[in-house]
Amino acid sequence: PTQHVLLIAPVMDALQQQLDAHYTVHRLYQQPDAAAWLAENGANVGAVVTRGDVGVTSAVLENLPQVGVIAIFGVGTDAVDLEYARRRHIAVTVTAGALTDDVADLAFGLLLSSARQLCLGDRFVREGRWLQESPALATQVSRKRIGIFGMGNIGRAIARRASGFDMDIYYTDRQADNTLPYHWCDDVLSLAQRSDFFVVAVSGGKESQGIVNHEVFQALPAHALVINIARGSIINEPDLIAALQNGDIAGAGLDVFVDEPNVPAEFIGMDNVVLQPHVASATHETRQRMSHIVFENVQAYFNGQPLPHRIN
Ligand code: 8YV
Repeated sequence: PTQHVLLIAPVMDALQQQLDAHYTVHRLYQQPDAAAWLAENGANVGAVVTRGDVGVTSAVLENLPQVGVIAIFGVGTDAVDLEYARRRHIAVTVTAGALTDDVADLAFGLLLSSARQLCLGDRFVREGRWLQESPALATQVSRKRIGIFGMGNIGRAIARRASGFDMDIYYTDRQADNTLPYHWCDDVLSLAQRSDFFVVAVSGGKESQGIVNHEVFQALPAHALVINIARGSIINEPDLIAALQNGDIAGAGLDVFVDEPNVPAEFIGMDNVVLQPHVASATHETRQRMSHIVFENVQAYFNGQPLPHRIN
């Protein structure tokens, strides 16, 4: 295969430099007319590198007749047409395992920040209000009930952290895993009924799109907090905004949104929502690990070796 790499979206500088040092790298996101560039140059591309939150469409892949691998800088595959890639025998690789701990850590960071109102407390001190007022009481986390929607690697890592807080752990997913020491719930509604904290950790994609909706928010107790470190598409955002405005739930901690980086103005105006800019995997250590894995897969492809992190 030719040694041309197509970069769909910016990734860490170190990874870009490493790719530039070994291959001819084309940056689609820098092309004023991506469609024209693809039509003229797509035939040279052997490997595509993209991000989990950006993906690559079949419309792009159709212009890449000899592409053999899509290396995702992330674990989310919802923005890649996997069925099309399968039909074209295009390998898809992810950075599995590299970001599990960071994403689970941020889930707990959002849970604690929401429950214990850390952002409000920080602002309270900085604004000098402590000089005149007493801080408000918040919500206890330890020994409460956590409902984890999606018990994959990240969901399990979140559950392990919940154990450290002596929490009652409930979960739902496609199927129960009887080896887990946690309470199984048959579906997302029964999980919501048993959750003081409801954490969205399921994969994004058609199957989970908008599944956390008005019905789920009605099933949650009014004191519940909703945490999302998965994909914005899994939550029906207008329903979440209404649930927060109506007091159907007490608050939310969100790292992902439907139309990133555009965050609904309603969230921006709410004191009971903690907002983060899709940074769950964004630590020096994890991004270096992710970069190494992506390069390893691209290099294996061009060297005709088995791809260490192939998922299809
Ligand atoms: C992104 C993520 O890849 O793993 C995923 O799918 O959502 C993130 O880690 C991140 O946006 C990388 O830039």
